[in-house]
Amino acid sequence: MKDFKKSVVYQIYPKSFKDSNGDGFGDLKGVIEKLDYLKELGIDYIWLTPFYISPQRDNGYDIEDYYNVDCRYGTMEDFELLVKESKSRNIDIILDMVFNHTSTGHEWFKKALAGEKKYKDYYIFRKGKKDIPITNWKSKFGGNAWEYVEALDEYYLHLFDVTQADLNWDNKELREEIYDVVNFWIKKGVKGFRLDVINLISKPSTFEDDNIGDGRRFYTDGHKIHEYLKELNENTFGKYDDIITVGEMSSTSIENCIKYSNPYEKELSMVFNFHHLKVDYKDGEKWSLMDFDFKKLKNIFNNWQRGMIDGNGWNALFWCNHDQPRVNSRFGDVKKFHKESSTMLATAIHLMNGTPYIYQGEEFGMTNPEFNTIEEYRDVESINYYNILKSKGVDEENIMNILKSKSRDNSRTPVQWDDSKNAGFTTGTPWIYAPENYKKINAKNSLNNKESIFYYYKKLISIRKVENTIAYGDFRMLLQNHKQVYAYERKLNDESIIIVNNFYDKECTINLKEEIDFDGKKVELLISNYKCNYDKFENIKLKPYESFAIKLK
Ligand code: TEU
Repeated sequence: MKDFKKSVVYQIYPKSFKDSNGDGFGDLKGVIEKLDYLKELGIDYIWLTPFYISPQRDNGYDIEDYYNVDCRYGTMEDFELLVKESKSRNIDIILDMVFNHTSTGHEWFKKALAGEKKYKDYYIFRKGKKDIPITNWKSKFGGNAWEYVEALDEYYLHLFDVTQADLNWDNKELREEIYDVVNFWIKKGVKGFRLDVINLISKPSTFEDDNIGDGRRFYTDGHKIHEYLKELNENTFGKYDDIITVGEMSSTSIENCIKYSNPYEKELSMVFNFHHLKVDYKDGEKWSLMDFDFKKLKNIFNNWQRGMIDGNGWNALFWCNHDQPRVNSRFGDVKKFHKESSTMLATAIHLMNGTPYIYQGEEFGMTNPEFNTIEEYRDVESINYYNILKSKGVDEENIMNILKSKSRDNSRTPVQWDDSKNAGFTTGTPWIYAPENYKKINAKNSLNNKESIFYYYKKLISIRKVENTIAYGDFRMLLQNHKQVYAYERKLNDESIIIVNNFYDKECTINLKEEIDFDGKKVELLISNYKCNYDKFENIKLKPYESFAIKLK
């Protein structure tokens, strides 16, 4: 059986991964084509984002039918083949389950709109007056979170897009429908679930205006969330000891995350939180521009590492996913130090306590595309915010700069397989364009060069498998006040591993001797992104984005 503490998960956004039939849209057969590539990388699990039947308003996070494969992605036979072919390479499949909401095209919602009482109670409908929404809560994609339905003279709640109606978890029948969905996919042989915004499912019993925020404090980590997760666990994946789960936790707290992921609570295996990815939000606002706050980043990592270890919880470690801009474009320098900054960021995240996640293309350094016109964007959130910023009078150039740095489409461009047309993603017209840099930055080039980012990731993955200290060791932040360096020690019994990362394009000096006792210890270099001896521990000069890990015994 796999140990998730020693495992690495690879995230696939199938729409942008590999198109096998030339329709411009990635598909499951495309994923099968690339399994040998993933085996070479050494990952243990693939997390597949939603491929169920969906109008694709939010690229599959708006589900119309949980039990079938959308024809754009392929067929159920393709899915079954994918499970089988992955298994034969010792890779397991994690499915993405969206249970906070369904598409308004789901038959439950259609029946609700037709006035069927049973299905109306699957969602959150409230009587209200036209033009006076039930509360002032904001949808995460912009605008008010309540939508008025003329025919019923009622509103329904949608925390995301207007076509994503929130489900009512207080309804037992609805919860049972959800257990059926999970059990259906377990029978297909999947070995894990990623639960979309799962900490938002428990809504308050009465709805009131939020006079100090956007409403999230009323439904985030809601009052029945732990009860619902325990029940879900007991009725589905909790019956198997080889299924892992990861909850996507929006605006959450360490205290709740410990509960979600402490094995004694019988809820989930691990959690994603996003606090470390808000360090470049000016006053907490995503749609603004700001350099990242390094001090804050260090503090967040330190607090979460310590908090989760002390509380016996378990973190998912990640920089990138399909909602986040590429991390090398964000916290690195892809123009001057593409390889150095991409590998430094990889080291910094992978060797902490938790299970690392790699997002497609990250393993060979894909970057943000730098789209110049709104026509190149596809994401519903980006387009909504483009309009919102326009209506606030922000000028076009400014808006485009904000989107270039913040849009979710930054990570959704086609995987750059080689230097052929459309980056080898499709023989047709891609649904979203690849940036020009695919001619240089692509998987083929990376595979052909043993010194590439790809092989660096491969090595990081193998270190976690070999070094118990990385998988199970304690965490201590080093050089706490250093303005450029994020360094930490992992420790297990008498062994310690020191990880050092220069987050800037300038050289700097560090002194490890002040914090680590090197006397009489054997030093072994595990990985580094510059050629260096690392044989002295005082006044170490670090080059731009230099990063290394050494083992002391
Ligand atoms: O995302 C949840 C979520 O709130 C964000 O990551 C969101 O995209 C960001 O905060 C906006 O600034 C999940 C999925 O990962 C995302 O793709 C879906 O759109 C969303 O849920 C709704 O299902």
